[in-house]
Amino acid sequence: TKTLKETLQEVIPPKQEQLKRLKAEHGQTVVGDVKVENIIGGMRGLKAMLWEASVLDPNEGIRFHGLSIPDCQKVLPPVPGGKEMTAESMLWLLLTGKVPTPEQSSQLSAELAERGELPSFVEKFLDSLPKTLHPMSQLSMGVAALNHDSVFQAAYERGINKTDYWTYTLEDCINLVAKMPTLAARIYRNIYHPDRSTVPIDKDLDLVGNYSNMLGFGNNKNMTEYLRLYIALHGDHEGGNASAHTAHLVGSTLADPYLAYAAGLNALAGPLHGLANQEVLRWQMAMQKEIGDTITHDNIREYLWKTLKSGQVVPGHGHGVLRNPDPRFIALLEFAKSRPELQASPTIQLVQQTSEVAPEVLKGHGKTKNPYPNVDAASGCVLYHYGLTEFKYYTVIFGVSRALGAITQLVWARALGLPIERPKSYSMDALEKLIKN
Ligand code: AMX
Repeated sequence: TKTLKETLQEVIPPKQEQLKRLKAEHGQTVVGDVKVENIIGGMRGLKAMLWEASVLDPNEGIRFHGLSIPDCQKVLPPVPGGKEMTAESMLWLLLTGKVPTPEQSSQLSAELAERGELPSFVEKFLDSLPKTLHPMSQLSMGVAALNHDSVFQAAYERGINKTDYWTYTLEDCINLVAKMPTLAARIYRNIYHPDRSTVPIDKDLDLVGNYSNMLGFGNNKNMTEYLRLYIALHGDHEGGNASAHTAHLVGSTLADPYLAYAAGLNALAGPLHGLANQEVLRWQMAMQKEIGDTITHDNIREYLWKTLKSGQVVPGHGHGVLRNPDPRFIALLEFAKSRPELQASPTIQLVQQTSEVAPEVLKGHGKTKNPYPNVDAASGCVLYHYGLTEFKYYTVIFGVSRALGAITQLVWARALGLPIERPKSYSMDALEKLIKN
């Protein structure tokens, strides 16, 4: 069986040819226009980026190399005895466009387990941070510090041929994906369970099996399976979202994958983006406190209006691109529906009921272009039920996952020789001049 690198060596040349062809034959072809509203509206809708791993359709949601979420659930291998796709199989798909065999997926697990340990200076650095520092800040600082051992940076300093950039980027990428759970679990332990000893990497487990183990949930098979699904699903959401785009932009300067992804994580830490999954649960808890035990559609509706009238957003609803319920939300809710203990959970029932009422309220409010739930509406409640109740930590799990897409695309950016990003900006006066001309 072929390794990940061998598979890439096979798939990269035809893609390089495709790019050459596109440039030569269609370099001047117009595929859209730029309106003033795009320039002042956060570039919404502008077709302006190349991203191979996934494409987001506003109505049907994400496809990873053409595969929808239900397709991935069918074809991507789980761990032996498990049901949910693994992070490794999603990583393989995102990086190569191919579905790995169970053997390839478990070989990758072994390789990641081999590379998962943190340098001791990073451990000491993390241990010295105050518990009050947000876990996302700690994660991004830890990832940036790992650039100490970047093989891309070291090779660049030595002097390497451009055509070899991707191989060094791949090394960094695999090392970083391997270390994300160790880093993230140490932050969890330091902040919330300093009395516990750290759990070593088990070389026989997959990436998420180890992560779950290190977080203290190794004995809860359902939680570990949920984390596998969660991490595979959050892996990529095309290139324009704030975290992926930031990593891509920083990576385009040839900053190494550690620096690029640390920047991406800082974008993920914003409440309109990844931090929404922390916000959803905080908001749900406040609602539950106010409503009390008898939860009805009517009192949820009333609370939703109260949130909107106070000028706040309803977290977990709306999207920059999607115009239908997020299939990631549906997949996570399906998981909750398939387990009797989750069905009985009041937190999960509240999330489900809110997602039934919120679209109609948001439509009545009349502002958001997408009144439906996004992935963050559901992701936290299952974690909460299984005992991961520290919701300030939730975006860290998202960050462990998003590495699968954001970092692996750096390999493609280097393989395709994509240039440094440099869009053109205008002042309002310059824009008005442009309009007059
Ligand atoms: N609640 C209340 N108002 C909302 C809303 C929501 N959930 N979603 C959008 N709106 C408002 C916007 O704030 C905007 O108001 P304005 O005209 O006064 O500025 C108006 O509706 C139009 O916005 P839009 O074009 O529909 O959305 P957008 O592309 O500008 O923003 C998003 C997208 C996700 C930031 C927005 O829907 C939002 O704030 N949602 C709540 C936070 C959230 O769940 N974020 C997670 C998204 C998924 C992810 O990245 N993980």
